[in-house]
Amino acid sequence: MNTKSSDWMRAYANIAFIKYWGKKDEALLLPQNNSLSLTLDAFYTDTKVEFSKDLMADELWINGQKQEAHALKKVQQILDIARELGQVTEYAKVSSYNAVPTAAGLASSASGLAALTAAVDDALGLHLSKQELSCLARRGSGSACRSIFGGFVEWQQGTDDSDSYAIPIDEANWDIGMIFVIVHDGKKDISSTEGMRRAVETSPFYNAWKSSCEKDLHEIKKAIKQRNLERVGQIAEHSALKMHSLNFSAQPPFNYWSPESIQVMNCVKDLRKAGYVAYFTMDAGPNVKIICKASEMDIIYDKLLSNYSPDQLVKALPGPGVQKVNEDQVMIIED
Ligand code: 2P0
Repeated sequence: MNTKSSDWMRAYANIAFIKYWGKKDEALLLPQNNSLSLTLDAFYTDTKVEFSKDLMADELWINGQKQEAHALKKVQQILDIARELGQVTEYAKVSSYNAVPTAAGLASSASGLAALTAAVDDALGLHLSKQELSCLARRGSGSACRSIFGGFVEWQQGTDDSDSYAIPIDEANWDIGMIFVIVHDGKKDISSTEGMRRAVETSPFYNAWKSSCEKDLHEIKKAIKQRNLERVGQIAEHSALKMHSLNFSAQPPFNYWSPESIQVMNCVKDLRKAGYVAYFTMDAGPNVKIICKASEMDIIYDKLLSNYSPDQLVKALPGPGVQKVNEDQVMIIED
């Protein structure tokens, strides 16, 4: 047989509460600090892969559109390792659909590369453990190693290729939710990879950041165990602000904030004053995510509607780890 095909694999995006912001090994994607995230149900990628002797090059199709060769870099990092593990030489066709609300600008390399990792494992019959899947996903994009698992997940930085992987911490099946506030959907000027590099190399606060991550991680794990969302939110908000301070203090300085991001942060402070549990976090872009109670998500959403339109707001609950889905569950979205 000329073709080795996988089933459809689905992985969900994750948002970090303790941020990953810097690598100690750029080739192996080993991070400078442990990070901790929540996998969410609102955004996911479905991916299928076919290795075939009939292909003349690797191909990546996203939402029905064939991607340019330069967009394949992260995908090929995973395909090349998988080919070596499976002792095959065939090129691969990767087909992916991103379930991301229109114009959200939140297409995540984490869900995409975690789904791809599970798909190549299936196509080549590698039978990797979850831990090995997490290591392989990491080689595509650091944060992808966390999307192998559902709920709260810790990425343990490790010291080499085989011991830098994520582990599940808590199923998050308690009163926690997140609202995404989409203020901008454009492509960022500075990639995460470049932003991290500049922060590590030039921010005078980088060492302080690393030691504060260790404390934050310890504290947030304690708060998760106690199901103390207020404390979880405080630590997450502070971690995000510290990460962004590295960028403000880098040379040359840069940031991912827009005036609209600050407006959302002010809304979050108003929500707190009104007695709601609400904390913000931000990643390498201007959109803001609000950590809140699942039981208060609808009322907070309604309040946000006075400042934002429904297509700027997305509600999310904790999501599961990577899994197989039937073809009829795959949402075929053609760009
Ligand atoms: C995180 N971010 O912990 C941090 C916080 C963005 C801000 O991980 O270079 O796509 O491929 O490892 O994983 C986004 O960066 O970067 C990210 P690479 P990645 O979620």
